[in-house]
Amino acid sequence: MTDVNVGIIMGSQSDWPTMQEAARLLDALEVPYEARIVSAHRTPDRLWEYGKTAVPRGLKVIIAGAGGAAHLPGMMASKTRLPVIGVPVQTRALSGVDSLYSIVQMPRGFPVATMAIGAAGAANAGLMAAEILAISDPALAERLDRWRADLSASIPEVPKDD
Ligand code: RP5
Repeated sequence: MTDVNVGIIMGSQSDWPTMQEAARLLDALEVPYEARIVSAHRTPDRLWEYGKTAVPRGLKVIIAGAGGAAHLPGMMASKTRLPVIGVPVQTRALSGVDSLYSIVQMPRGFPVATMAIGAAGAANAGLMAAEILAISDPALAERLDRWRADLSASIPEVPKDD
């Protein structure tokens, strides 16, 4: 068993700049995580092993980001009963709509909580993971409430001229 409750997985090194947004949020909320490259197509055995050992290793939530034919989140959801949060990585050819469609249309029985395309989606995936863990972690719930209040307070009420 490990103290790490969140696994951030991604299909490629090239996904990390996007997925780092999830990591940054978890850092800010003091939620321990691990980050791994696990490709549905290039390392299918690694995917299977990760999914099979996720529960016994003590993970509670998996954030999975991929682009293009983005099968990683769905395949991970088929391999573990842990909640899987999917992040469609923005692609050059189709702007990430391909990633979004690959992740969001799961068949009944195997849900993936699909976020928005790109960096905002990855950041929200980090927040969503923290929200799930905060259900049973009052100290984290407090940090999350503070984070949300700080964000609200940082938004000016009156727009500035250019
Ligand atoms: C997907 O293919 C990855 O998730 C990545 O978004 C995309 C491109 O991968 P690279 O060719 O940059 O390694 O599997």
